[in-house]
Amino acid sequence: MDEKGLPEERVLEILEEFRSRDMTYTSGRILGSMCTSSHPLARRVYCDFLESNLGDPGLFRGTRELESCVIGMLGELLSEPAAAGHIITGGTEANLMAMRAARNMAGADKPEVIVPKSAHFSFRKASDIMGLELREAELDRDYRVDVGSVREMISDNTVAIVGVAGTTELGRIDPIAELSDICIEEGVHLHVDAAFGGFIIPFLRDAGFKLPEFDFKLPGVSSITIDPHKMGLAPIPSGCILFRDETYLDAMSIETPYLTEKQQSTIVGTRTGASAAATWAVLRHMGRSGYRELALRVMAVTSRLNEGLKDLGYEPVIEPELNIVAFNHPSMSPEKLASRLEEMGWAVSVSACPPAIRVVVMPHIKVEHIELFLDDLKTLI
Ligand code: 0PR
Repeated sequence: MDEKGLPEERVLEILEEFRSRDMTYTSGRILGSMCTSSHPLARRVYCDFLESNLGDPGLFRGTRELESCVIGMLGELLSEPAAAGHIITGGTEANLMAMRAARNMAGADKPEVIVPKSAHFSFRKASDIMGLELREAELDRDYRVDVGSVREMISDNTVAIVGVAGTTELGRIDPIAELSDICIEEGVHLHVDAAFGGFIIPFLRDAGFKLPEFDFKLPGVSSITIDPHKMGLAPIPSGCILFRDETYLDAMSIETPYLTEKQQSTIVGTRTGASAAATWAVLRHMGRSGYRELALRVMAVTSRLNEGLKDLGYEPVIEPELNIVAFNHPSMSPEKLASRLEEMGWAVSVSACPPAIRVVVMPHIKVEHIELFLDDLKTLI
C-alpha cells in the first residue's frame, strides 16, 4: 500500500481499465454461465442495504424481517409455506448447510452421503470439510440418477440422499418422487439441489410444461437449495437453503453469547442483508407471472438454439428439459470446438458427462445472440 492515497477520480479510472477486461452478460457472449444480469431494482436495493449485517440481526430487525419474508415466499413456491431457512451466499453454502443438518440430525459414526454422479462439486467440498463419505450413484441413459444404484448404496451410515432438480451440466431433473419414497422408507434425509431449477421448474409447471414434482409436496423431501442469483435475477451473492421445519436449523445452531441473537445456524457469521433485501424486492416486483414469462422466454430461445443446431448438423446430446443445451460437432472434439468458439468471442463451457459443449440459456441471452452464434457455428461445420 502506498503511503499517500490517490484521488478518487484516479482510483475510478484505474478500476475502469480493469473492468473493461471483464466480459459482460449484456454482450450476449457469456453462454456457459448460470449467473446473469441482475434486475436493476434488485441492484439498487442491494446498494441501499449494503451495511446491514444479518450476523447480528437484533441490530437490523427490518432486514431480518425481509429475510423471513423471502423464506416464506420461497417456501410457498416450493409447497411448504412454513419452511425454515436462510438467504446465504449461494448453492455451495446451501448444500454445505443441508449436509451439516442431515449429519447432525442422524448422528451416525461414519456418515455417508449418496449423491448422483451428476451432482455439483460443492458436495465434494462438503465431504472434505465435514468428513462425509461420498458415494456416487450411477446415472441412467437419460442422465438422471439411477434409483436402483441409490438403493444399493444405502447403509446404516447413510445420513442423506441427494437428488438434483436441474443438473449443472444438462439441466436434468432426477426422479425426486422415487427418492422421496426411498427416504421415507429408510428414514433418511432427502436433500434436493434445485439451485438452478428452483427458479424455473415451478413456473414452467404453472405454464403447463410436463415436469415432475421435486419440492416439499413430496413428503420425503427434508431440504431444498434454491438460488436467487441464478434464475431468480438477484445479485451475486444470493443463495437460499430451505428446511421442512425449524428443527433442522436447531440441529446445527451454535451459541453466540454476546450477539443480539443467542443462536446461529448459518456457517457464515457476519453476512450481508443486502442479498435478502434485493431478493425480496425482485420477488415482489416480478411476481409469479413475471417469472413465468421469463421462464417461457428462455425456453423459447432454448428451442430456437436446439433446432438451429440440428439444422446445421450438430448433435444435441439430449432434448432439453430446462434451458440448457448440450451438443457436439459431428467430428470435432468439444474442447477443440470450445476453443474455436472462444477465438470467435463466445464463452461456452464444456461438460464432462457426457463430453459436450454446454450452453446455459440465461435471461441475458436473446434470440439475436443465438442467431449470431448459429451463424458462427455454420462456418465450423
Ligand atoms: N448446485 C447446482 C446444481 C449448481 O449448478 C451450482 C453451481 C451449485 C449448486 C453451486 O452454486 P454456487 O456456485 O452459487 O455456490 N453451478 C454453476 C457451476 O458451478 C455455477 C456457475 C455460475 C458456473 C456462473 C459458471 C458461471 O459463470 O457450473
